[in-house]
Amino acid sequence: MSLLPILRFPDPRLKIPASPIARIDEGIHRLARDMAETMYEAPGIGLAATQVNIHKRLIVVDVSETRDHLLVLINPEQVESDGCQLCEEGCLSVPGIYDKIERAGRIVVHYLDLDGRARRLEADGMLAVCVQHEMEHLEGKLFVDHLSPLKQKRIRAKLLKQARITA
Ligand code: K2U
Ligand code: ZN
Repeated sequence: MSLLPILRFPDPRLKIPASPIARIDEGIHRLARDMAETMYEAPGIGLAATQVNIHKRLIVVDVSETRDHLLVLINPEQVESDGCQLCEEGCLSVPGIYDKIERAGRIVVHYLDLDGRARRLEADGMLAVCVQHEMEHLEGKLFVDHLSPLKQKRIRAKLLKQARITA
């Protein structure tokens, strides 16, 4: 297994829409393993393939306290949503930035697991927030895109300055 480099805002590759996975082969299994290892090490509660510059519809999520309830969702499609919730979010691609984002309170997602089986996930609370956050990555969208243009301008300036300092 290996740790994968995570793209950082405002890298334009984070805006590339991901393509559906046609065949769940050993390469996809390896990618899921490496993404999970990268997520746990960050540490994070989710990671989308887009963030590691692989533009395929694959996300990994683990919101458990014990860090041992890994979910791998291939070609996820949200089929139901209701309610709303406001939650402070962060992102491994936007380090050091946190803000409150409004999202659906409950969602139902259809996806394929690593064995190619069709699965149905019903989620609420933090799991619903995280899955919506990761699925937006697959559309080339970041949580900061929900913020005001002024906030986005300030975040861009801050992270570009950080990148120059650490370069
Ligand atoms: O996409 C990512 O970078 C993963 C985020 C997932 C996340 C989704 C929704 C709300 C918060 C985070 C990372 O896990 S960011 C690190 C983190 C971990 C726990 C709580 C908040 C932020
Ligand atoms: Zn993110």
